[in-house]
Amino acid sequence: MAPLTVSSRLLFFLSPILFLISTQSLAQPPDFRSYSCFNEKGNYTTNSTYQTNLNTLLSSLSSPSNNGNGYGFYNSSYGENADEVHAIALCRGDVMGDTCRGCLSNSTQKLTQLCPNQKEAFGFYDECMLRYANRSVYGAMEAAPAFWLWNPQNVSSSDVDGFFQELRRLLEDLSGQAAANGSLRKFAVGTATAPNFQTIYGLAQCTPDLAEQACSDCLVGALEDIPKCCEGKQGGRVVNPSCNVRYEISRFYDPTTVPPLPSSSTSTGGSKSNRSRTVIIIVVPIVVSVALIVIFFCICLRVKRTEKKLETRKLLPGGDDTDEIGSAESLQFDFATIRVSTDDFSEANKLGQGGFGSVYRGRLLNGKDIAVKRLSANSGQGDLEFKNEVLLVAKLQHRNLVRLLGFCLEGSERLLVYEFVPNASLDHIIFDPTKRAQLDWVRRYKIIVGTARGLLYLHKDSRLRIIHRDLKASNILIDAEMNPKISDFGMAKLFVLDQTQGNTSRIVGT
Ligand SMILES: *[C@@H]1O[C@H](CO)[C@@H](O)[C@H](O)[C@H]1NC(C)=O
Ligand SMILES: *[C@@H]1O[C@H](CO)[C@@H](O)[C@H](O)[C@H]1NC(C)=O
Ligand SMILES: *[C@@H]1O[C@H](CO)[C@@H](O)[C@H](O)[C@H]1NC(C)=O
Ligand SMILES: *[C@@H]1O[C@H](CO)[C@@H](O)[C@H](O)[C@H]1NC(C)=O
Ligand SMILES: *[C@@H]1O[C@H](CO)[C@@H](O)[C@H](O)[C@H]1NC(C)=O
Ligand SMILES: *[C@@H]1O[C@H](CO)[C@@H](O)[C@H](O)[C@H]1NC(C)=O
Ligand SMILES: CC(=O)N[C@H]1CO[C@H](CO)[C@@H](O)[C@@H]1O
Repeated sequence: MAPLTVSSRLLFFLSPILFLISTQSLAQPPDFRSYSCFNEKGNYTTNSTYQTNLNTLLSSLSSPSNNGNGYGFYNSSYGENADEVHAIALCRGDVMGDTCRGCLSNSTQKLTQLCPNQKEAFGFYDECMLRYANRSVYGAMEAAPAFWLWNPQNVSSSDVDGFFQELRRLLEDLSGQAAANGSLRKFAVGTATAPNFQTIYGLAQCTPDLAEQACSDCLVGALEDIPKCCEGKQGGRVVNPSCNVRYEISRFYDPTTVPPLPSSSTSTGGSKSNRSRTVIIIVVPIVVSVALIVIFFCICLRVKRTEKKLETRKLLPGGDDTDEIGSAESLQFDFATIRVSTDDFSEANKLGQGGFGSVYRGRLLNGKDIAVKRLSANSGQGDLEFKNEVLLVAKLQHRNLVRLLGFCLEGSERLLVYEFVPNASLDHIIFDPTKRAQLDWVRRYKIIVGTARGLLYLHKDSRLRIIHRDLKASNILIDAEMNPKISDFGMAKLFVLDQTQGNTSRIVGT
């Protein structure tokens, strides 16, 4: 079973080097999806103490008596000083018991075979992944190397944008759930319905040793890769040592999570790729391995074609601005849909009245709760500012920011559709004598830190540099877990990267 064909191209992007390498040229075992040997991290000699320790550790990892944390996560170390070996193994959250152990056992064999004498290695199957090293890897978020895999079939719908819009929402939801879920599992699966009524199945998982924030950061990074790896494809995933996300249009996991699941491997991603090809992109930071030389000759044949493709890609959007407006257009909601979801903007669904108009609660057909800001015609916010808010907010994803799901423009109606945040805004809590009592110092501290994190993200960590300019208690929404989320970037001023001073021409603020 080697359904994978050769297709090698070399792409040079900003700094990382992307290899598109056929799985055949790597001579992988049939079901080992991919691996990395970290040549530069050092070698051990045959029959050394390190090797003995490694073998002992790996056989204990997959031994029937080892149950890990009970949720398919294994963490152990063996040996002393320079010969200490550390390993982490993780099964997909729905894979348990013997299937999980079998997968780990296969991984331990394959990885030592494929990376002979390498001190550090990482590899994964559909159902599990394994990682070992001579340094402690427990609790460290490591998002590199990242592996991109996709189903070569295109989305079979005229509304590809709609498909990916739904997909993005689904994977963001799942990432939030996976990061927040207790300490043991860090796993979430779910479905969404694409505009052509196709079901999209999604998955997000972190190694459970990660703290919530680290897991969230890792998944946000992986999500950002999805449009790059899997544009237009009906299945894809991004896998790195600390987390992974995946989507398919056929079910690839067992939703009941009941062990064991003998049939899961047949339905796993293979249904389409068995027939055809799976191509794997490996992002290698600055690894120039021996393989490069071998591959390079094959690449030469194809480089020309690749360059042409890159050029057309660059030319297509016509320039940064049109590209951004294009992506805003893809967030557009149908006015009728929103009107139905808010029960024709009924008084009962009204959440409040802000400077720019009223906010309503709504529920989409798929059961998702939303908050709709209906801008009053005389709000003073022009078309430009409206688009500005859409473009800015849609690009920003952080757990301490209210997420903009989309917008709606119809006639004089202008609506912004946000995720629904259950506990209303901070001023409702602070200035209400009874609710204020809920705000003990632990919660206050959490709100302060969360707000600061959101601001830090806006100021420094996001791709854009944003100054809120109207931050006040009524702009800080509180979710069910009392996490703060900053809202209302209408006043935000966009800074070009590396620009530290902006000429803010209007005086605004609180
Ligand atoms: C791991 O091995 C490499 C190469 O032998 C060595 O440079 C590094 O210090 C080792 N790391 C630890 C934590 O022992
Ligand atoms: C480890 O061995 C591999 C080949 O087995 C070699 O390519 C690599 O350079 C070696 N790494 C170090 C740090 O010696
Ligand atoms: C490693 O040990 C085995 C068995 O003890 C022996 O057969 C083999 O020759 C040794 N290999 C090296 C490289 O020392
Ligand atoms: C995981 O391994 C590390 C390193 O050995 C150890 O410090 C930590 O306590 C372990 N954690 C769990 C949950 O087993
Ligand atoms: C482990 O590998 C064997 C053959 O090498 C295969 O039959 C078996 O299905 C694999 N198990 C898992 C869980 O991948
Ligand atoms: C998918 O779409 C791209 C461009 O739209 C096209 O080049 C490619 O051949 C399509 N692939 C399949 C398998 O249909
Ligand atoms: C996939 C999974 O286990 N998700 C759970 C995360 O935790 C929330 C609440 O604790 C559950 O509702 C989800 O089912």
